[in-house]
Amino acid sequence: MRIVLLGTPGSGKGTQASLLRERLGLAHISTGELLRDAVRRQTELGLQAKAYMDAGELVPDALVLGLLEARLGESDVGNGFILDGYPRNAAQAEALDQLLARIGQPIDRAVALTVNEGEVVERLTRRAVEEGRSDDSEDVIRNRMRVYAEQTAPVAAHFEATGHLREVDGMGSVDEVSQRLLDALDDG
Ligand code: B4P
Repeated sequence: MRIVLLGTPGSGKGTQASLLRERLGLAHISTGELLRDAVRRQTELGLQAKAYMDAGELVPDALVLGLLEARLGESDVGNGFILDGYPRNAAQAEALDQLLARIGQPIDRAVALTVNEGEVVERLTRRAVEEGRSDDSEDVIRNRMRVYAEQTAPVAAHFEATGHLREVDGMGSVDEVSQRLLDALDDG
């Protein structure tokens, strides 16, 4: 199964994607993680991406697409994958369709996790304390939410038009959300 997970920063995409990876044996592909890894390793791409990430802006499309394409070529992707954090704007949605058509692995389902803004700010502020991620400060969180509303929210319409979209309530405990997500994936 090939799944796209959509949702605001802090909606639980990364959390739920890693549970799905364990339960369904799918590869978890997080563009945020791929970028953070490039930053940690101080690759050329990581050095270019860092300033965008620290400001809560999207990293340029061409950089992220190159990373994604390389990741989709790895051996664990054959059983299917969960795409977490991509696509994040209309151009990325187009690029994804073209890339997956070219490699013969089209999307089966897109799931949008819905969470209210107060809960998002609370979760990310808690993570800032626990993990110290450089983009979890209050003003950067606010910018990430703005970028999401302007550029990423419209992407759901793309998957609605293709008939792939399901909405899942992302409020509640991690286990509750996980069960709803599994139900939505089962629901043909
Ligand atoms: P991401 O890594 O995708 O960061 P995110 O949107 O915050 O999601 P994440 O997966 O980390 O958090 P989650 O909601 O699971 O992106 C980071 C940056 O990378 C972007 O701002 C951008 O600069 C760049 N980037 C990434 N992809 C890109 C692309 N395609 N194009 C351009 N740029 C790109 O969890 C948040 C917190 O909530 C966690 O601490 C978790 O423990 C907690 N949580 C989860 N579920 C919960 C629940 N049910 N109850 C309570 N807490 C919960």
